[in-house]
Amino acid sequence: ALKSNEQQLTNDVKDVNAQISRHVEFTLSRQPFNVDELAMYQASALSVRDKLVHNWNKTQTAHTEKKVKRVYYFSLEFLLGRAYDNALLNLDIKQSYDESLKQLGFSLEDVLDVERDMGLGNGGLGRLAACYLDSTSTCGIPAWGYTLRYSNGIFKQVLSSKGDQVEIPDPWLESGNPFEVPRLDAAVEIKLYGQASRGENGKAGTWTGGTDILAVPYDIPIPGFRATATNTVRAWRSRGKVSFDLAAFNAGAYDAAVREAEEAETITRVLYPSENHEAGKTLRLKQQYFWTAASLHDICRRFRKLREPWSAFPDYVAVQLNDTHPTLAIPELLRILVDEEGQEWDEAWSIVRRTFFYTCHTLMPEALETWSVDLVGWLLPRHLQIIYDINFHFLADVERKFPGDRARLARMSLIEEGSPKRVRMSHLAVIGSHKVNGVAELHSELVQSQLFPDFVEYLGRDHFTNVTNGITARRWLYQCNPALSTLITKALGSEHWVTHLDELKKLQKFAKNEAFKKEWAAAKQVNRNRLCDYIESTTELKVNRKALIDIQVKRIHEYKRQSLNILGVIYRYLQLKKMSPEERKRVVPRLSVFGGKAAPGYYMAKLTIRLITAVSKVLNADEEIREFLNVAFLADYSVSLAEILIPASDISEHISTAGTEASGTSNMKFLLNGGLLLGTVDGANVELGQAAGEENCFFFGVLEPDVRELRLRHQAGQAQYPPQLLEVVDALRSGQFSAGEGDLFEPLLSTIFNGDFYLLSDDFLSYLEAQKMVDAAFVDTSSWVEKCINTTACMGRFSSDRAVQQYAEEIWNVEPVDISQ
Ligand code: DL6
Repeated sequence: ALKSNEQQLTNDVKDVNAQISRHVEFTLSRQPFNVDELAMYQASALSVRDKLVHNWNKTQTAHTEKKVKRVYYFSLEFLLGRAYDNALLNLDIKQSYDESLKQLGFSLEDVLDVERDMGLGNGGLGRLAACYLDSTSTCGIPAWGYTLRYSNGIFKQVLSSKGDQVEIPDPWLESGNPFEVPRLDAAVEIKLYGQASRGENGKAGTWTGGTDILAVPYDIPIPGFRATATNTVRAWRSRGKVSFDLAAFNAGAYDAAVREAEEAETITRVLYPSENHEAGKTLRLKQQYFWTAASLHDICRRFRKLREPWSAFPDYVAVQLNDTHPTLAIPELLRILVDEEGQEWDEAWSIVRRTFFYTCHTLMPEALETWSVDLVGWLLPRHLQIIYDINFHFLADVERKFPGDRARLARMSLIEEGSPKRVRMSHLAVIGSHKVNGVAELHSELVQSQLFPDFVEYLGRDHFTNVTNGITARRWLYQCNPALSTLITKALGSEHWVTHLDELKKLQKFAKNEAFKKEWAAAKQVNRNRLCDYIESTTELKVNRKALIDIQVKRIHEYKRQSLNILGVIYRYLQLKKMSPEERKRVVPRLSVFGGKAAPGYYMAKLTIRLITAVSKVLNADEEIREFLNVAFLADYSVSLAEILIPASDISEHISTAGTEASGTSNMKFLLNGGLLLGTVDGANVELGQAAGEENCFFFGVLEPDVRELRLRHQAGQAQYPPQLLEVVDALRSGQFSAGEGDLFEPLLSTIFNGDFYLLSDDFLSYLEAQKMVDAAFVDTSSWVEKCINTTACMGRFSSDRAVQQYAEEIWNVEPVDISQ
């Protein structure tokens, strides 16, 4: 009989050596003298995976035996970053591995560095999904993440010699991924195209013909911190059902023989680089259906084993829709229930509405997905019928509640009239879900008042709620900032804070303790040095290690206003140029660091990168200025690079136009690591300011309620442009930052002078004022450090543990499970 191999998993260094050697010899099939760093990474990571698998099996067995309700987190993006170090820390075996690798002739640090990021996401939304899965495991909440296994994740960003972004593919799986387990036996067939027919009176319809594609699951274990509970991210890979057409090959048509398989494989070949603007690409729709259908197939299979009636489905299953991308799951579950399981329409719709929950992550109307009716009907003919049927019942009900209000019907319909007609996915997500939530208090208010006011009237306020985003302190303090973590643990007496982040509050009593402050500042300097080393080894810059480090890292987007930051830098430069050497010595030196990718088709974002790199070149070449002011644009911002940047900031900038950033999560990470916030009154900044105390933050800029009026003023040509901004614009137009090419940045400048939608001119002066206050505060080191300690101390609320517990209690109705029992 097969037995557990638990006894082979001990963490004694001698045993770890043996476990690694076994993988070198038998899994990699290598001779001991032929092991390079990559092979050592693979063998040692596989030995760690063995330990994860052990916990993973225990977790799944416990969930199945206890027949628990699970949450399924549907997210088209999971920006997991690296898994190895995280697993070592969560399993508490880092020391053993450090020692073992030393004995085997390697350095753990170098081996960890071999791992490539799992870059299966664009930014905040995908990283949030990764933090949430980490927290479900740590908090014992039974959860599965469902996503796609893109063979090319988010592109790699390099800079051309001129300083422009160049994108290159990221085939991250080239050397394999030791942290995934293929489940070839659990593959499912997914249909596309074909013909559909409706059933009579809401009875079963049919969907026949078309093409079948194989969805193959690859599972990634997500370990809890010092916990047995290990949840799963299941990532689907597309394969051709008949991978090789032998008849075509025999007939000499090699191309035709492989074409169908190739086409199927294309579905999961690449992650779309989002630009908060939906382009309506066919492949994207295919991805969304392929993924949601495969995931629901899995969930229904698991449910059938329980032998419960379908009416009990929502008692076992909660599906969280991460934005509108997985909304096709709503008609797909209806199709399964009505067409395959013989449920009546009304009962099926009620099951659907008790199963799904929808998180909205945006405020920009152009980011809300719509799909052309023709495209949906061609690819998914039965689903289009179902969507029309949902709409028929829904609009009839709206008409009953608001008789004769045709304009309201047109606004709320699932179908946007026009040429072509389009399906509004957000409307479908709102009415097909039990609850809709925004991701910060301000955002959730605006979701109700700006995006879905008709639906609030129709469904009631209770249908809408808020869950402010959160971050995992495991990765975003414990792992990325050992210097500060060690100090915190020493001060608080244990590592309990890592899973109970509210305990950081106790740091407040050290905020005036001079010895502690010194240690705090020393930890910051360790992180500042690590970043400066990174900058000097990856760019041509020489940096002043005493300078105030000011960081803005996030996707490059007009609403995030990297342009406001860089125009502010130019202003600072122009003032420094006017000063005498004596005056300059009294200035706080500043290192401005930028990072972030621009969507490949987003011209204005790419021009912003060019502007930042151009300013960086001018400053770095200016010998009299560069020690007082320098700019670094760090290419290829990623989770791993964030782990170096975030602990190092003195100030980080979160400066979106009020009412445009849903939440932001890097703001939370920077503050948790003892950096201060320079921000607008937007997204989660508002709650961060309330928690940390406004005296510890630097806020500026117009408030959301005033934005509309200011935009109208710009449209009417009544806006005022401050002279400080005009001075910067003149410098740019003179070609000072573009080797004489005065009109290089004109497209960027002209957005400011034509409508200024993001209100740069309105916020420029208050931004400069806020920066002045930063400088003034930084000079007083003792009170600055006090602010930093008090800020970190107040970050407990922004833990993703709090967020997932709130979802579990208030939205999913899912209970934590103790796996050790
Ligand atoms: O909720 C996670 C993250 C927020 O922190 C950001 O503020 C928000 O911009 C981002 N939203 C998206 C929207 N994508 N789509 N669709 O990425 O979500």
